[in-house]
Amino acid sequence: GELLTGKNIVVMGVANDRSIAWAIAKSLSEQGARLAFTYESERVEGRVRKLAETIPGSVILPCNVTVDEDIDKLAEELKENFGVLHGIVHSIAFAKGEDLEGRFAATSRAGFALAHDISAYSLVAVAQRLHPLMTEGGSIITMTYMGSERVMRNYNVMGVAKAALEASVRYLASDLGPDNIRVNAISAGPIRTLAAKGISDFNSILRVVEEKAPLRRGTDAAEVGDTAMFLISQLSRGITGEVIYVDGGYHIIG
Ligand code: 0WD
Repeated sequence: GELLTGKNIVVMGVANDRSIAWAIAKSLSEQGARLAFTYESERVEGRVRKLAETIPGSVILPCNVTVDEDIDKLAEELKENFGVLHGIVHSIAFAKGEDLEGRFAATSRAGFALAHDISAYSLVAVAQRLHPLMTEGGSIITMTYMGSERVMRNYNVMGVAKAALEASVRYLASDLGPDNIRVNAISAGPIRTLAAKGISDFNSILRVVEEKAPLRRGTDAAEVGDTAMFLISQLSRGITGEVIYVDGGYHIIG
């Protein structure tokens, strides 16, 4: 199919070929989208470039989301390269390792602020600066996790940041809806990625999901990619401000 022919989409958060953002990029590209990839720093630039070059016509741009000037520059570059923007994929999160284990009660002020800055505020900062490019309407998606609503061992400050992220999705959806810009989140089941390496005891989390989820298996990045494609496409034109679970149904089980 070619559901996204003529659509320009920026994908933020590819770190390597296991990144959820990369699976999303592949699903978008299969439907004919033109993609721009952003990378956080020179540390990941080479890897992102190598991956992006396998999708012909892709643009590769730097953007550390903690730096306002980087996002301003991104807006300028996207305007130059694309003119009109139709979609934003935000697949970015970070917390210090020491804040992803032990007691949440031990979280430092700095650790709390950093996790919220990169994992929640960055969506607001990006939407704020890029939505003016969405002159034909648009769709913004972000990635979240069930630790936002339930206490999940070790997820700690990231669960609190994901709660802020999901609330931000609702407020952004309300603000941008009149411009026909939709904002949604995908709540994915655990997937083995670089970010997941930061979560202590990730293997046992995976085992529990495989045992208890209605589909009796873990979540595959490609199925998150296809849901993201749906949310970016016009097939989902009536959906905004929503959190859609792609977790094999795990979250319904008590
Ligand atoms: O089980 C999982 N893997 C789940 C992940 C389940 C449910 C949700 N998620 C979420 C994550 O919380 C995150 O929001 O999905 C999103 C993507 O995570 P991922 O694909 O699992 O992880 P990864 O491949 O590491 O991509 C996240 C990337 C960073 O990678 P590293 O590992 O290098 O920190 O976010 C990017 C970076 O590339 N990132 C930034 N980008 C721009 N500016 C920044 C920054 N300051 N910090 C991190």
